[in-house]
Formats: sequence, structure tokens, C-alpha cells
Amino acid sequence: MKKNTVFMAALLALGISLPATAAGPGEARSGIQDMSDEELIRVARSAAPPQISGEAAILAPGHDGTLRTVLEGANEFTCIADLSGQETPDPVCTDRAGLEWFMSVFNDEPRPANTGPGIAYMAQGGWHWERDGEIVMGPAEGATRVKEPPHWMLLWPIEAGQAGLPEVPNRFGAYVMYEGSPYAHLMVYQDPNDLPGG
Ligand SMILES: [Cu+2]
Repeated sequence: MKKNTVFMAALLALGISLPATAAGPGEARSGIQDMSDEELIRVARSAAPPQISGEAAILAPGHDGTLRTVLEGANEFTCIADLSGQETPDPVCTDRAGLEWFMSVFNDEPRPANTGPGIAYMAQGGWHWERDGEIVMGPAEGATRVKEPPHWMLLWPIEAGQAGLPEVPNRFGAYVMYEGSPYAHLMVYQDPNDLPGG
């Protein structure tokens, strides 16, 4: 499998892939592949507060669609400069367990490899795709892109029904994304003062 394809499959599994009509990961609309390392570090670090991101390792997608290490880290966090390849980068900072979760996605594994809960911060928000009122794991035909506000994620198995949580974003700011999948996780909108209407 070509590395490009791996990255694409990974993004698809995450539900953060490009729409069918969009550029491939080699030509992300955010122009992330053409940014200087300094800019990549700035963008990646913007996903979490400085006490987390300031000493984190920095990864960024290169022109071949694979992630490269831009900067080694000095704490347990890793920040990735862009996940979706959309017109604005959507960076994430995640701890060791969370990085295992993301690497499982990138490697198209049937389930995440982390053996403990991971945490991930997306202070710049991100996107998901919806069809018929449900979140789908990628831009399937007829799916629409929906912007996510700044949020954090608990990357550990959860069932919406059992947890008494909804499966779609709502005015309370917490929901289970990818319900019914091994990649189901708790989404919490980061700023309680910035909840979507509803
Ligand atoms: Cu999520």
C-alpha cells in the first residue's frame, strides 16, 4: 500500500478525510506541506495551551502524505500540525496513549492499540462529516462537512447508550463520536462559554 494511501485511509477512518472533490493529501488546501518548520511548529502548538504544547514533539504531513518529525519533544505530548488537509489546518496535541490511538488510525488498524485512556486537544477545532443526521467516518457520498469548535477528546472505549450521551454534537457540548466503532471516543467542547446553539 502506498504511503499516500495509508495516510488517506487513516484520515478516512478518522472521519477527517478530504471530500471526494478535494485535493489529495499531497496537496492539502491548507498549504501545510509548504510551510517552514517554524510555521509548522507554531501551527501545531496552537492545538493546546503552552504548558502542554511548548515542549511537545512536532509532527507534520509531508508532500508524500506521511508524517515526519519536525521537532523532538521534551514531554509526553506530540502535536500534529494538520489532520484534515482542509483550507485551514486543524492541529492536534495528544499524549502517549493518544498518539498510539492516532497511529492505529493512520495504520488502518481494526482497533486502537492504546491500553489506557489517551487525551487529545484540538484548540483550533476540526471537522467531521454527517449524512442523514449521523456522523460518518469520512466524506461518503452525500455527506456534508461540519466544523467542530475547539474541543478535547478522551480516546478510550465508550458507548453512548451506556454513558447516557448523545451521538452527535449538541448544546451540552459533549458527545460520543463514531458510536458503535472501536474508535468511538468522548468529545468535549473545550470552552463551556463557546457551545454551539441548539
Ligand atoms: Cu473526535
